[in-house]
Amino acid sequence: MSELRVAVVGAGLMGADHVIRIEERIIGAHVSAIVEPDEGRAKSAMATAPNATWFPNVEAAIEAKAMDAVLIATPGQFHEPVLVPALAAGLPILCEKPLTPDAASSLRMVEAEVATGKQLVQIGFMRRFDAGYENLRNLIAGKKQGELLGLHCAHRNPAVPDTYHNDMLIFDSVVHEIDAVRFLTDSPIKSVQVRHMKRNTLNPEKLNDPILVLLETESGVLASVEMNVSVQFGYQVKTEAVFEKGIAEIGRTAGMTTFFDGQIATEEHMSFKTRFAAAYDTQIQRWVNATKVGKIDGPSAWDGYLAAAAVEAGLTALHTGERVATEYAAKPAFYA
Ligand code: ISE
Repeated sequence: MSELRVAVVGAGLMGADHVIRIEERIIGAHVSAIVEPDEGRAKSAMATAPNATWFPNVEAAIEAKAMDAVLIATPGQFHEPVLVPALAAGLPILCEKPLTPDAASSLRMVEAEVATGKQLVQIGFMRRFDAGYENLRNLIAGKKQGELLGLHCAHRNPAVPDTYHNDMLIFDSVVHEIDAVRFLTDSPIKSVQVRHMKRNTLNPEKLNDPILVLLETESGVLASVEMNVSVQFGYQVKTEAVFEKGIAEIGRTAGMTTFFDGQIATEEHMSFKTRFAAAYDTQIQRWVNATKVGKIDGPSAWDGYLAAAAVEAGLTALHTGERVATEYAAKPAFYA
């Protein structure tokens, strides 16, 4: 196959960014279809993808045989209605995180993939493609600094849209740490606990933020996560790893430092689109390359399910204040 024809489903913030990425930076692929019910959003994305056809829903694009592969970039609650027909059509899929917002629907997606007899779904946990996370994972696995004892993670957004609500703190935001902690430690999340910090009164009433989340892995590592979606000053994702013989830190931004007016200042990112731009590029390029040879090259639907199961424990923890143990279904041999 020469050029992979990709249908991007959802032309919102992330979808529009992926359209530009595929058109401008990814080698061996182009956007052949934009699936988006909102005409305004579709048109502005089409302006950056001149060879794409607009479809209001994925069924119409499948019917027209408009693509070889699908990139799903709608919010998580809209993934299942796209995954089901795309899987039935046997199409390779890169599905933005979360696979779905809850464990039962994620397990349904795993079963739907198993039924096709082929691994078609890769999940967009882009942090796995970030150089810092990759280096830290290698450092932990190599044990040069001794055993990993714990992690301190900070996940800070300057602000979030009006549609953002409390449960999204877990299923839309902390889900990244849930996957990243498992990726770094190579061990599943065993329990989740959530406490509220003092509420930021700049938030709308419905949002009780920031929170402190404690993730415990089966291997005994404790990871503290400050999830803060209204930090105002910038977008910051950092992790500090505590080893037997020292500390490692990733995610400190190396933006320009200025020395003006008696102050030293370093530029910080304002969005995940720039903070993780290189990771997104690597993720999509590797997905395109793998898709062409009938494979995936990154987190699978099973990884998406494991994250969703831990999210479910996290939601119960958020609602009750209890420490909640995760429960996982048995792993299908298909993912061995
Ligand atoms: C958003 O959906 C993302 O995936 C971002 O990476 C995360 O920082 C943000 O909190 C989420 O809402």
